[in-house]
Amino acid sequence: MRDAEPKAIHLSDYRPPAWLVDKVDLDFSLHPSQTRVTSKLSLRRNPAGAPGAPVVLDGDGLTLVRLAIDGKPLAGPSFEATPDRLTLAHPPADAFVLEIETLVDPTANTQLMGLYRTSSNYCTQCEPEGFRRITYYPDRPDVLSVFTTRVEADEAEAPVLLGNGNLVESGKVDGTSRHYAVWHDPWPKPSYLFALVGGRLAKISDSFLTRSGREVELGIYVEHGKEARAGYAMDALKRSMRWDEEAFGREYDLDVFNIVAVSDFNMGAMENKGLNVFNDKYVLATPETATDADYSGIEGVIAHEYFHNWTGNRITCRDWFQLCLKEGLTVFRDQEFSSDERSRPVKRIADVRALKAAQFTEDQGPLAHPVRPETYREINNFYTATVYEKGAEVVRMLKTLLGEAGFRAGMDLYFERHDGEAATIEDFVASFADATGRDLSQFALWYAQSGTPVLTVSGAWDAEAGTYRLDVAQEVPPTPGQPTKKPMLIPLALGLVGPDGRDRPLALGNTPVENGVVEVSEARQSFLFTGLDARPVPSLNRGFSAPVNLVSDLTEQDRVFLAAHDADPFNRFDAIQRIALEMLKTGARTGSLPATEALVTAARAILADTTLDAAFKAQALALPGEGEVARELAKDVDPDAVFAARKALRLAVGTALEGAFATTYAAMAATGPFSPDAASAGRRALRNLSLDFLAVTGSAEGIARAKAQFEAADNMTDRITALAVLTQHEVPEREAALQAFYDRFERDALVIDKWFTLQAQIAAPGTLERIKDLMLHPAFSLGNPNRVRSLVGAFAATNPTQFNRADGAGHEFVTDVVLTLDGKNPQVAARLLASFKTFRQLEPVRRASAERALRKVAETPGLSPDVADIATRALG
Ligand code: 0A1
Ligand code: ZN
Repeated sequence: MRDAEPKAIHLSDYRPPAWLVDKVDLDFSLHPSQTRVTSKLSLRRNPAGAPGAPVVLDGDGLTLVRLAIDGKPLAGPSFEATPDRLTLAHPPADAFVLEIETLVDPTANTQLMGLYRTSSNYCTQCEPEGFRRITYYPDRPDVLSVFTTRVEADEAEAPVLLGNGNLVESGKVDGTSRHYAVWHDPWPKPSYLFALVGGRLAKISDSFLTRSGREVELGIYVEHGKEARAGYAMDALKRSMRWDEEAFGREYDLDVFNIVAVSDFNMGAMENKGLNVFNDKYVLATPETATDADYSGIEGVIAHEYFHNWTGNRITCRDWFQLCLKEGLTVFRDQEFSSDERSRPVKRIADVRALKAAQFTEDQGPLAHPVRPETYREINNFYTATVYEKGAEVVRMLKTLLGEAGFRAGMDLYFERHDGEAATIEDFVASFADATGRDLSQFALWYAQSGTPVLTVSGAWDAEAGTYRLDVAQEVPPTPGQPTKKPMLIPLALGLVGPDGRDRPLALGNTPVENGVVEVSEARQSFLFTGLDARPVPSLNRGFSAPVNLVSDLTEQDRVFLAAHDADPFNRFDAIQRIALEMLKTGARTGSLPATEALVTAARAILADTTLDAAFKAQALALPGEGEVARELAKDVDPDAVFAARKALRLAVGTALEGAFATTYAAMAATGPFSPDAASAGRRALRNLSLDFLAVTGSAEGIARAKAQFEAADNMTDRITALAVLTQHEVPEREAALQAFYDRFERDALVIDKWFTLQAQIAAPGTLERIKDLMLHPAFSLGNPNRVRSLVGAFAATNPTQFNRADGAGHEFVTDVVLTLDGKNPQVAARLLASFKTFRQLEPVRRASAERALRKVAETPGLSPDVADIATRALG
């Protein structure tokens, strides 16, 4: 266990490392409970470090066996070793080889950080600070070293032995049942990118020829029997490799690229150099077991980890405050890849939906922090939507401001200047400023100021002058540690839509507006658009050009108009969503829905529009979620009222458009064999949306249709959506279908996760008891992060009425699980606890119950730093 009350670490305290590691030779002798790790560090005093500094190496729960310097054993007072630190107060020279032997127990490692076991295989997770659980090391990202790794194991237990880089040697260990492999990674890297895998694994192989002619051997390793499920991931990998060459000029740099799928993993996947380790959820897919969302998740995560090879690995982070340097940029890159592979507008809509659900919510609550935080107690708690998703938005805005060519020039300069280095956000921003000559100092506030800016916009039409004036005010709300803010540089893409539905040319005075983007840089600003023949309707923040909350004076009628005519597909989507959202807010506040004709009219027009693709229609017609309504209400939220309003609106739309949905349901039926491509997925999405609206009344016909689809489905998307429809209704078909689903997939853990999630999401008072029972189900395990997330995590994050039950039982249950889990896996426990981040927006009774539950956690002795940090900040 680490220090229970870790100190705050501040960006301003950064100092260069006192010692560097020129190379490191590692030797692992794998054993289930006593793995021997020998590490030879070629240490050299850093001329830029503090003069005369001792050697201080990080550890975390380590058992030291032996130490030697330049081959000579070291004893007694010349060093000090605790489980968490190794200190040589008087290093013998300015350069020497330190040999360290430690013993680690991978089977006892339930935190899944460092070396651990999963399905009896060995694997590692070192980002951010897991390497120190393997051996003593300067475990910080600005110490880059060349790693050579020898892995030895019993051949029957671990026939496959993998490491970073290229395989240089392998063989049997004479006279024993053991064998070994030696891997060498020529690219200097920080310890967090180290990885090793050993076990009984099956391999699917392929190859890729880079544009300069390097033949790369590709391997995906999975549990035996699952080989046939890795084909889509392999295809996504090859497409990613090609795309990075074409879109960013980045080529792969080793002879081997391996991916290993494991079933116990704290996060999605990890970009270890040449040896990515994946949560198997993001590798394995067949039409029968994976939904369209799973397929696109796999494509996105495979791309993300691959793209890290340049943004993260070749150029890494100087310190963990710079996490967004690799994460925000790499999310931007994977989003762009998926946009090019699929439908760009639909991808943008899905990304913005996810951004608002996760990041806007985070920004609005007690866990808000800047894209680049300036202080932390537990870095594991900063792998957040803000660092990742808002980080990507900041890169996207940079591209909007600089244009395609300017952005590419900045990226090229960044790669040229910093390849092989550990860089900072300042380095990144300077590359764009220098490549384009633009002053980006105000723009850089996006990295430093937390909170979602509110942009308030109103328009004034002057018929005589033919001008339209937009008055814009911006304000960034106060957030923890940041009571006041400066105005930001906000790229606002917009259009002025004439009465005929066409965009008018944009000109400020006599100057045409380039790319339709104006730059908002002051607290208050006006833009006078000239040369207009009629009063326009403004289409604001097109493509969601800036991650802001927009408050405008558009009327419901303007929105119906935009939903039907806006040339920007994102804003057509946004217009109809905004119409629905306003109705839902009123419904939740007052207990009765306002007139719903405007939404019905807009929805009918969208359904009937033959120029729109199915995926877009499905997104536009999916009503805003309960979470989004709650976030918009912002205070005194009663989740039951939100649920009731949403149900009433679903009923209103479903009833009014029953005929259109029935036609759509029939028209969107599959015409051929299953394919996971975007167009086919879009048809399924629209068909399943129709299924849901058609069953909203709970009519016998609607339920029968869902049941029939559930039984006849030839793919998981159709089957699980039908099951989801059935579970929302208290009908006998529900339990029968749940049982049938379980019987069909009981041996498939990833599918059983979906079964857990659907039950955790039932918005009815029996759900909590159901979940408690399911925790005793043989398929459930607190030790497996996917199981915990699919049942308890899904409950806390996506079942607002039951999690926030007025009697407090939901809050109490989740915090009890957090406390039990904390002893096993603090990272997963802390993430689960973070679902309380919105508790202050609840009405007083529920707010008090959440606060009580959080206090109980905060006051529990012996908490992990991870959970203690979330509890303290959430209450803060
Ligand atoms: N760098 C990974 C995220 C990651 C972070 C921590 C982990 O350990 C628990 C694992 C993965 C990514 O962005 O994909
Ligand atoms: Zn990443």
